[in-house]
Amino acid sequence: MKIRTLFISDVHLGTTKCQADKLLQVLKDYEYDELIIVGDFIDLTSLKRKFYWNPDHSTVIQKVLRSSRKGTKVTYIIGNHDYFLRGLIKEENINLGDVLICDEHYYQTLKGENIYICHGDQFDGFIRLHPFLYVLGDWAYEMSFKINKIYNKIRRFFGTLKTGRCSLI
Ligand SMILES: [Mn+2]
Repeated sequence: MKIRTLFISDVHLGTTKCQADKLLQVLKDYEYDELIIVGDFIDLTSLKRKFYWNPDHSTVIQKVLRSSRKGTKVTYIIGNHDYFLRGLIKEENINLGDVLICDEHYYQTLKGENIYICHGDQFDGFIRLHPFLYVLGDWAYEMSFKINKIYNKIRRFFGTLKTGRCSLI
C-alpha cells in the first residue's frame, strides 16, 4: 500500500523481545516517501549491558538505509534508549549519511500544518535526572520475564497449569 509517511518508534533492535520479523513485513507492505523513526530503534542501552543481535535486525537496518539511498526521506528522533546520541547534536541537528538525526522534529502535513514530534522521555524529568533508574527498570523488566518462566515451570511441574500459558505479568 502506498502511504505518504511511515512513523515507527521503539523497535528496540538488539533485544530478544524485538519483533523485527513483524517490522520487516510492515516495511514490505507499505511504500512510503518519508520514514520518521521516533527513537529507540537500536537499543544501545540494552546492547551495552548484554549483547544480542540476529539477522533480521541487520535486515531492518539494511532496508532503512537502502530506502534512504533510494530517495526516501529518513528522519531519526532520539529516544531514551539511545540517549547517548543526544551528545552528538549539541546545538545543531546532524546528518549521518542521508539520515537526519534530531531530538525533536516538525512534520508538515499536506495541508501545511506543523506537527511536533519527539520521543517523549524529555518530559520524564525524574528518570532523566537519574539515569541509573533506566538501568534498574530495564533489569527489573528482564527479571520479570525470567521469574515468569520459572513460575510457569513450577506450575507445570505440579500439574496446575492445565490450559496454555499463565502469565504473572
Ligand atoms: Mn523509549
